[in-house]
Amino acid sequence: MSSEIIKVPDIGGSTDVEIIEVTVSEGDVIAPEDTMITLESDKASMDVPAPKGGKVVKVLVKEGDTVSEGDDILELEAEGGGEDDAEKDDGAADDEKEADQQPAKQQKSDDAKPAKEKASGGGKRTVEIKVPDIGGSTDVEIIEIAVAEGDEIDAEDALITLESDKASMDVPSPHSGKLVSLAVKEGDTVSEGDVIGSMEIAGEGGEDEPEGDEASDESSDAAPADDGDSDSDKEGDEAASGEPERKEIRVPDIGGSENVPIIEVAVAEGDEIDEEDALITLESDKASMDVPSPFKGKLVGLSVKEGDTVSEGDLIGYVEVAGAAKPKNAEAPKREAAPSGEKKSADKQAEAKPSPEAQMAAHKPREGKLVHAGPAVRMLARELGVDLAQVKPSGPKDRVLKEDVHAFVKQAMQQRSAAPEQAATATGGAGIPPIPAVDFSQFGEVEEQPMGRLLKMGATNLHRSWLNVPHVTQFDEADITDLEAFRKSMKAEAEAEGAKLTPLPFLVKACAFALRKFPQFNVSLHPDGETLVWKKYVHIGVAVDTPNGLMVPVIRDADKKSLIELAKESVELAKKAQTKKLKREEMQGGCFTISSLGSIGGTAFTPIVNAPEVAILGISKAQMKPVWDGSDFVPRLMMPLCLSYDHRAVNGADAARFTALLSQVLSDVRRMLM
Ligand code: CAO
Repeated sequence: MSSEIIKVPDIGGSTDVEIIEVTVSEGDVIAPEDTMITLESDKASMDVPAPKGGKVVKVLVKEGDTVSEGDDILELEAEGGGEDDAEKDDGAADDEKEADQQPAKQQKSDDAKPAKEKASGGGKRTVEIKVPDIGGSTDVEIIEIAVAEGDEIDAEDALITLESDKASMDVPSPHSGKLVSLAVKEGDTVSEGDVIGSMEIAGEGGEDEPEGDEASDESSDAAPADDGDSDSDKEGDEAASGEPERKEIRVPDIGGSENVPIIEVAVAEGDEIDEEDALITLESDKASMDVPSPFKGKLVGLSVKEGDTVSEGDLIGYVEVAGAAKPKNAEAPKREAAPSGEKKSADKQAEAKPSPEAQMAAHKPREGKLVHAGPAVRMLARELGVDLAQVKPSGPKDRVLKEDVHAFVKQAMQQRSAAPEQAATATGGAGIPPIPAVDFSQFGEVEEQPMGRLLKMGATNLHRSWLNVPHVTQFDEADITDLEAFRKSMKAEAEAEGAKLTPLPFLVKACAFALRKFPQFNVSLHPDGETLVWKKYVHIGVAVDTPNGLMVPVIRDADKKSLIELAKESVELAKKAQTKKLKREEMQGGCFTISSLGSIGGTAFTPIVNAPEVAILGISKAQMKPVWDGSDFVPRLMMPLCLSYDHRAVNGADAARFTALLSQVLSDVRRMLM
């Protein structure tokens, strides 16, 4: 078995592209198509697959290296490798080898460079830099200028960044040299051929260089994907005189990927489409790109659908073109698909290259925010429904890695499982951002204790209600001076019957009475949001503070029970709650809740409605206050009433009536007999 050197295949003419990941190690046994390295430039990202299987003898690159087509990646002991496969280090063998590895699609990138850069000559000369072929877009905004007058610039350095509604792209410098003038500024709009500035570059033949050469160089610089102005003009003339023509549209050079799924078809038969309009979007684990139309015209046939898989040269459909104009990159794929190692002329090669806009489409930010991520990461994100713009990148240059996508999903799942109810309600259109996690230990000593089941349940219920119910709280006061006198007078008698007569049973009785008078408080909203469920019974819940959390036992048919019965039952249920003896059914069926903090203190609070009930009464501590009786201030024991209600079911005027009635009946309990 012999080893061979695996080289960087055709990478669409890009040079010095950074290796952002090396996915193989020495000793690994890899299969054909396994990813060896991932490349990412500011223009594109791609996985480089192994052209054949075998054992990795040596990895010749590392993360951070930059490579171009033909550079060594690794030494591979190929499966069943023989003499024929062996790599020789001379150029001809290299070419042959690359032809083996990939269908030869393009020339070496060097050939694509402007001719004058390759030539060396004495002296300096100044050349104009123009906006190259930008896929037919016109008046495209310059969103960034990356250079300044006087800068020494390398060929391919970004000069300006353009952004249209279809894509964003950097315009690279066609030469190395000094920028002597800059003719544009941020915010300007430009079209193909517009002057960006001028550069002083190393001359080729000094001042003797013929004008014609200069002009043709300029045109090839300015329009690398075009056949040249004169050709275009000719074609234009033909178009003007020609009959409508049916043109095939085929999948262009997609970097050697095969059977790539179509994830979107952006057009339909009969559509009028412009040249460069996206027809389909392809996405594999190695690349993602929009395939633009090479023609302007009417789509008269569509041969693919979402989910189909395609390779270079496959038929996408037919466009009826008004005239016989030759497209900029039409039919190149068919020619390019031919597996031959022959060199192609510069214009053919330019045709094969996807237009800059098409290249950029693969990497354009979907949500208006630039996200750096490799194609495999993009595909993973799409499969998991993750918006990459929301993922925190941890890779170099803020690149999103697969681990980041996984971490994002994990965090989302943890949040959901930690509080499924909250998550469900919080996402009910609210889109509430989570409270950020804080490491409190950085501020002092802390101890973490898991919340008990009851606390967690309470938290879930309160959160759900808080988010779902539009709350309003109505405040009022009840003069309970007489009630207190009566209660105290009855206390011993009640105790004899085994009841502790606190204000609570009076409150339950008063609320039951008010619910009968105002049945609109004794309802629940049906989940359909359109129906009210009117309850014919009056079951009242009482919030009980227990060491484990809040519980709400329910007194059934409170309207039918005596004060003594209510006193007994409330004490009994409170005890059960505090000793964890409450049964599930003793906490169900409530129509209305009373939350009394009267024995503790406070002047008012805003209780949270115990949904699906629609109202809750909060009670604060009664206090002796001076009350004007019409002629004098008299000391009266005033009890604060705080009625929170669901404003979807209850209107404010009714709430005020409800608390006013409570105030009346608590001031004079005889009213409840009326
Ligand atoms: N104003 C003044 N005094 C009050 C009062 C008020 N509004 N309410 C109760 N008191 C007095 C009682 O009269 C009693 O005094 P006496 O012994 O002299 O009669 C004393 O406070 C203690 O009452 P209690 O707490 O034993 O009984 P209760 O019927 O008032 O309350 C219960 C029972 C279960 C409601 C209460 O123990 C409790 O758990 N309250 C907390 C509820 C809670 O946490 N709510 C918040 C929920 S979140 O919205």
